[in-house]
Amino acid sequence: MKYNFDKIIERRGTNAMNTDGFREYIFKATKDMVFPYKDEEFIRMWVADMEFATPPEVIQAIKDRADKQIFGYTKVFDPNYYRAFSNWTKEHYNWNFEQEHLVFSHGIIPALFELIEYISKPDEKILIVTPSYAYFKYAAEFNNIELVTSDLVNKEGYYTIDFDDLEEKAKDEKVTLCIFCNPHNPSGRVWTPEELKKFGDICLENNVTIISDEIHCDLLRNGMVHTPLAKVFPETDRIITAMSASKTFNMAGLMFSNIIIPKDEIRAAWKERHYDFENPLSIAATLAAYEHGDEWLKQLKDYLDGNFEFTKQYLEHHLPKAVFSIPEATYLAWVDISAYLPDEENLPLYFANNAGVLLEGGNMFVANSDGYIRVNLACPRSILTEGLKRICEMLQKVSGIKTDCLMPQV
Ligand code: LCS
Repeated sequence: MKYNFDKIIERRGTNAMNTDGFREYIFKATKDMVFPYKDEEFIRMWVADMEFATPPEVIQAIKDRADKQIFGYTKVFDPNYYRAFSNWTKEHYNWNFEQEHLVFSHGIIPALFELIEYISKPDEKILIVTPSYAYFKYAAEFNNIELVTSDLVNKEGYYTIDFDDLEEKAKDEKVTLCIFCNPHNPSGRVWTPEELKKFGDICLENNVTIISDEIHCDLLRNGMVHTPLAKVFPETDRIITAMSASKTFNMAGLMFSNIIIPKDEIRAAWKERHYDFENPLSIAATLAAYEHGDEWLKQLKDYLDGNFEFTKQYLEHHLPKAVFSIPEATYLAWVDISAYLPDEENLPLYFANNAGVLLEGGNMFVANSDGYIRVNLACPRSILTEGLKRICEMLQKVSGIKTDCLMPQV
């Protein structure tokens, strides 16, 4: 079966954050906030979900479960779930974990908010690397725990960990937890086994527990391989792994994720206090994704690789001063456009007002992100083309350049 990623799907009228939530999420504003563009005129390349239909196999599983007619209190009792998910981790990352370590959460972010409470004491600190997905910071703030950041090193858009800085920060005995993004949002880095080993050694030698958020681990460029952090440290019980099908198969709204907690005390706290009923449709969908989603994912990755190649050529041709390299993972392009807009502080607002493009960027990513925009490329090529054209026309206008902003024939 050939899946159609070119198809434009109407999302308005579905309570989608993507279409209706941008004022609140990006601009912290109410629905009264006015733009020179109507809502339906925006090209939406912001929140990290996709403009592609969830695989038909998943939708069918939801329909089949709906046909069973009753949606009473539900948990994962079916042994097929563990079988399917552990088969997935075995096949895709050559890694396995014990069934008894697996618990579930209504999303990875809710799990972070909760786990911090079970791991960190009030006067302790949490370490993250920056730039970072902002919810890592919010999770610390929610728990009133101090955040410590270690800036990644950025060489021409390729990010690496500053191990000396990380070690210095991990040595602070108040730092007891690190929330780590593997692969990394927003840079798109797939950390190598060597980097993971060095990173993990520093944390573990300094008694820092790690939550490895691996939500982007299936969305790799072809040829890349994901290494779960816990795979590099089979002897430790101090690495919690968070994975889900939600990003991979575009079902974040179903709010179901896997949290693997090897340490007995933390898992016991979770089991005692976590409200652990699940949405029956989400279980059915996630099981189907792991059992039948492989071919769809393969085709999705090919399509995304194409979108990245297209974007790279477009930027090289029309905006050569933009710093961009194709990320190793995620469907998010992280682009330094400071050569064109050196003084603009609120980049998302600037692009919304002047280009009619909704994107994220700048200080939405905690620190070490000035001058960067994050553009979500998980959309049909036709939408991507229009989005890039608008970005190009706007940036050329502010810097007094003029080309036609049409895609060169490639
Ligand atoms: N962790 C990371 C690293 C993410 O990028 C996201 C979503 C989540 C967790 C959310 O997990 P959930 O609670 O849905 O299971 N990232 C988004 C982003 O970068 N923009 O919009 C959402």
